[in-house]
Amino acid sequence: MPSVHTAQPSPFVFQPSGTALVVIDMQRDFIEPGGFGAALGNDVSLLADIVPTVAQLLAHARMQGWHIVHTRESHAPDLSDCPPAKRLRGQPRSRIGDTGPMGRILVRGEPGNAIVDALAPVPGELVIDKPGKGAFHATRLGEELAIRGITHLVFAGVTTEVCVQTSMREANDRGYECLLIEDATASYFPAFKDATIAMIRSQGGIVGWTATLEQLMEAQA
Ligand code: C5J
Repeated sequence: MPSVHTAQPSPFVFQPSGTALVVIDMQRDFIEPGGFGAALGNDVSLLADIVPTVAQLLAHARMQGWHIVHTRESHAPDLSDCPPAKRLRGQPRSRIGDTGPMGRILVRGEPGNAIVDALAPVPGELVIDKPGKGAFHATRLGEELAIRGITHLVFAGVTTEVCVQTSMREANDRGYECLLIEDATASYFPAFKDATIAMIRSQGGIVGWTATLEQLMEAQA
């Protein structure tokens, strides 16, 4: 079986047929000016910087025949799946459901909710709309992975310490072996990204493993 032998904190061994790449929330609302990320006062260019690396990772996963999952943080147009606590938290310039330059913020079907063009899903790839930070909460992801016999998940996307880490922890608790690709994830706060990577691989891999894209690709060579 392939092994990412330089992964931290130890080699990550996986069976390609039981592996899925999970790309978290690479959507315009977080990555482009005028979306939810910018409304919260963040510098979205930090997230845009990883798009080419995520594109390379996606191409690699497609070539290897892995299953591919894309997630979008999104809500129903009537916001029935958005708890008031989530909508009212903080002091953003625009709240979830408000109209911005890319349509209604974090609402399903709006232009801003789409995955950025460079990483667009292709037919046959699973797209999961999630109302929470975690990809398993209030979604069919667990059932879809079980149907496909998936045991190993490779994570990428944004933001490292929010939706990526929450999803990886949910997956870890459900028994999946999880690997985070360090240069295919980003945060508006670089120190939070670094801390998340350190947390994941601490204590012998308490949440899973981490490796760079290059280290992953070496494993396949
Ligand atoms: C956030 C996410 N940061 N996708 N969402 O609100 O991490």
